[in-house]
Amino acid sequence: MLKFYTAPMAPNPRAVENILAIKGIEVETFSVDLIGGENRGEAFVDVNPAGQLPALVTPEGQVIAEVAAIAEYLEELKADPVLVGATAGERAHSRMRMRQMDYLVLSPMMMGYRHTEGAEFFGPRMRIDPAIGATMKLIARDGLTWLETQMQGDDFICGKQLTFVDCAVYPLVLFLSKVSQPMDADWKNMTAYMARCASHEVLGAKSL
Ligand SMILES: N[C@@H](CCC(=O)N[C@@H](CS)C(=O)NCC(=O)O)C(=O)O
Repeated sequence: MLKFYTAPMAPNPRAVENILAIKGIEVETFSVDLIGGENRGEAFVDVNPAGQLPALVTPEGQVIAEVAAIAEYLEELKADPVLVGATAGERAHSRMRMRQMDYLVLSPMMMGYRHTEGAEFFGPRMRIDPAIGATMKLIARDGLTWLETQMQGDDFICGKQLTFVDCAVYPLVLFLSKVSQPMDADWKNMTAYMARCASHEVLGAKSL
């Protein structure tokens, strides 16, 4: 059976929980104390040398970290329901969007948080530079403003269908908008998108 390392109330692990629930894949779950730093301790770093969650361990013992890589692996294990794409074109589109989300929105938003409001928590875990935080927030804002234009007429980030990109983006943006960078009320498409995800039976099932 797959082993799934996760933490309650953490947005990246939640992305994988969303995918597992939608696909109906059973895993053996291990809860790691992220607040207490267990993920940075020797025992967990032996599992995932990156010291972060989520991590999936295959029955063959291979460790897969990174939400996007885990999503692709799970899609190959169980294609139905499709979350990456049913055709080469759809798969290319969702992978393109995930990559854009990572570097235009999620990474700058996360850095914006970690170098400001989150500095005390992340200080012992990674290099912190207070000057970076404010700039990262501006870059994240630019990314979200761009995403707002891309969402015009669409229900989800890749179009009319929910994909793994939504499973990943929604919990991150929800969490970071609560603790650090509130959504702009003028972003009508994004506001509607967040409400749509909140009312989704899986994505909106648990709070963050
Ligand atoms: N790019 C990684 C991000 C993983 C990540 O940042 N995980 C957070 C939890 S939401 C974490 O482990 N934070 C605690 C830490 O870095 O010590 C992914 O896609 O999995």
